[in-house]
Amino acid sequence: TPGVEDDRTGLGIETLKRAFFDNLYYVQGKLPNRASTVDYYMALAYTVRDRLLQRWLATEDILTRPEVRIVGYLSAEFLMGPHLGNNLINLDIYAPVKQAIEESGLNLQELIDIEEEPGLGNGGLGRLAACYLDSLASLQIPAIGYGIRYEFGIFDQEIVDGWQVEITDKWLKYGNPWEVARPEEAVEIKFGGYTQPYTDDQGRYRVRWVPGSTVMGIPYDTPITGYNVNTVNTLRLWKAEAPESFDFTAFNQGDYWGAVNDKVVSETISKVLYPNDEQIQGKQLRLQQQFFFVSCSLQDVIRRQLESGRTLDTLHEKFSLQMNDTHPSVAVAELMRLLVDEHMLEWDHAWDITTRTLAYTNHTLLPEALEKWSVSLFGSLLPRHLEIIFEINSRFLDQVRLRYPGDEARLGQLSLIDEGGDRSVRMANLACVGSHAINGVAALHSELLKKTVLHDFYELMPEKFCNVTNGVTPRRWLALSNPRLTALIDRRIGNGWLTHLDRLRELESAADDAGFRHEWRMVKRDIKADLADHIANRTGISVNPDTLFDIQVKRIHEYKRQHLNVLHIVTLYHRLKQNPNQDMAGRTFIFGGKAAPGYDMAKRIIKLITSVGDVVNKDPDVSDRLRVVFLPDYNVTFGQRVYPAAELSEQISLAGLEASGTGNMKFSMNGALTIGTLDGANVEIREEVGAENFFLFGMKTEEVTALRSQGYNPMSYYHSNETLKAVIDLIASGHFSHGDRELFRPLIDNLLYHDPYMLLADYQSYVDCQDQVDRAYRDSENWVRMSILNAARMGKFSSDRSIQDYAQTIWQADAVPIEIEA
Ligand code: 26V
Repeated sequence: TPGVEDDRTGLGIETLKRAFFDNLYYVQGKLPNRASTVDYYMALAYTVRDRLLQRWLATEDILTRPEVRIVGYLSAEFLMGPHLGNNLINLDIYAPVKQAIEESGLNLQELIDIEEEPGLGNGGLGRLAACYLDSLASLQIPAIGYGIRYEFGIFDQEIVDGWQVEITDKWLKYGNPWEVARPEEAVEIKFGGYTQPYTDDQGRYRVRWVPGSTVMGIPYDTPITGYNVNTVNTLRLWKAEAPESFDFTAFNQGDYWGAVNDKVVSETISKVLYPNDEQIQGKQLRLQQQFFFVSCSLQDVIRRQLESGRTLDTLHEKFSLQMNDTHPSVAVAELMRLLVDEHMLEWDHAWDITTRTLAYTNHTLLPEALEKWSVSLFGSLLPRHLEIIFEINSRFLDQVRLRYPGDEARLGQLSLIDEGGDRSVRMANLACVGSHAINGVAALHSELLKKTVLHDFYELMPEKFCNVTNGVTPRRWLALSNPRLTALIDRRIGNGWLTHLDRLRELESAADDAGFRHEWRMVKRDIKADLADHIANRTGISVNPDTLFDIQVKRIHEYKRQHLNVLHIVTLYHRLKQNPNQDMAGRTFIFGGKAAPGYDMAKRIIKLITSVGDVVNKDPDVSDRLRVVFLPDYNVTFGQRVYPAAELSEQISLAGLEASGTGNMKFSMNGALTIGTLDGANVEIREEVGAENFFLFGMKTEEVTALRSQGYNPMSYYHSNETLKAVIDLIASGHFSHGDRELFRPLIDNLLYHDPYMLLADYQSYVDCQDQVDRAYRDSENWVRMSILNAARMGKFSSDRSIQDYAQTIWQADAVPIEIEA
């Protein structure tokens, strides 16, 4: 009927209100007088989901066309963050929905804030995957994210007596309105057993895998909206289930508990995300998780290939599969098994298809983070895959021998098998050999990969190597999280910049406009006041929004050097105690981040931060100028509050160790200035914003290497630097631990006797640089100028640019606009 809007798709205010209460009644089963905030949130989520379904189905439909190329992003982690607000932005329905909710007597922000975020990732790597899905959809590139539907995501963090305590993350407790189960597309996954050679009817030698057990992979699909386009891609996460609810033979034989136990064991596979930054090598369940989601996803890809009317010979023409780190690298062996054993292709042909389909992104140079699986564990779980890996290796090493006759040392480095001690499978080597492209995540990182961990692979096949510098989505990290700054930018340069972030350059001239600077400053000031309220509510600590907000949020790790930040805080404290009239801008130091549950040193760093905070915040001599806050449970939701409020972004890792960093980009986009080392993407950020708008300190990568090889002696810095000595002695004396000299001894001894991340070598340079920051902040007009220039020059770090790089250099994927009937 003309003039009457459909309740499932209409965007008029009255229609939205009707649809909202309709969903409250028919989906949540509640009348308004009995509805909780969660009920209202669910009703709104369904109202929004209804409004994207047509586009979602239209996008799914074009995937079946044989000529449409699809990117599959294989990742053990997707750190999506809350969906509701993001979908309102991407569907461009924020304003009408806000009005409809307000006219219903409710508060939109409160409903957005109640969403349990799906924390299915640890940190940078998982959040990068989420930003990339947003950009793929926004660029209208057909794509599927493949991963695991963990029942428990990254743990929630509480701080008790200054220490981290881990709480299980029950993100599904109220149900998940954003996912749709597709049990009809379930697949079977096999484990264990043994292999058997046989001769097929053409007389060819073949191998059959006789598995020991089976689990089912059930896909759960989440729509991924693009910004202001019809494309709605899919995030397909696999849940593990038992093939049948009861094993009837066991049941009949009376082994009821055994039968139920089998079910429990199967479902364990997708139960919980491993918190990384901790040794997970040798954990059988972790390898099961990796194989589980890889095999589910590859079977799904093959089904789609065949259903589109193609044969497997052209799999690489329809699909490009990106491996996010080595976690999915067993895909090399599994794709070979599917093609050779199940679909009867010749080895060489299958190998050609496999290597042309797969590509590999490396995310770390830390040697302890490179995945290895013992040959015996691997063989007991995946006997056929181990044989395939041996076969790949033997053919590969034959080629290496031809290139480098007699070079046994090189052969040992390149081998997929580490023969030293307990033999193990090197997953990075498998990924390199099985991919047509290998990339690092920032320019420096990609260079270091070629020089260090993957040096021999680079010499052998330089054409495979490339760089794709990371990026973040400005939709979530600016439009959604910082609506006030977004509105200010819109007023100045119009819209369109959210999808063409280079256009932020048009703000450069505004940096010289005193009126604009004033508005910029007022926006920042308001957001800082909001964060101050939040801090007071969550921690009871009052902070002054007129002090410099100096923020470090990221996973807690020694290489990221949160404790170097603490050494600076204690330095300022020590100075103020010596000279209470010291002239300095007031500072609020804000920390957030989780430590891996088994990483004692990281947990002690949290305790150090909270302990220094307890003393400093209560000391009337200093507390008007110094505050130290540790905000518990740093996650995507909290990130959205914190980046917009920051003035100084701490990116202080030891040079050469942070592959890229992505928080650094979120801060700078929101107008924070960076204090940082020449590490990861900091190098490129500094190039973009200009050296004069960046606070650089510390050794460069080459200096780190040189110092290490000449023999690093941290104690010499301690003895030759009076302030450093005083600061370390103050911590060691128990000043921040009620006289307890043991509490921080492991940290202090580590610094004095080993200092693997060279804090003491960089200490003086860091403190000097912080003093420069202090002077710069007190020239407030110029600070605001630099802040505007930082934001204006961040165009390169939109994940749209990263995805365009991947699409052109690795995937050869194009935009496919989706048509829908009005
Ligand atoms: C894993 C482990 C496991 C064993 C113990 C130490 C350790 C340390 C780090 C890691 C993380 C490996 C992969 C990772 O998350 N890399 C991060 O990827 C981000 C996205 O590319 C990038 O911005 C970060 O710099 C990088 O650390």
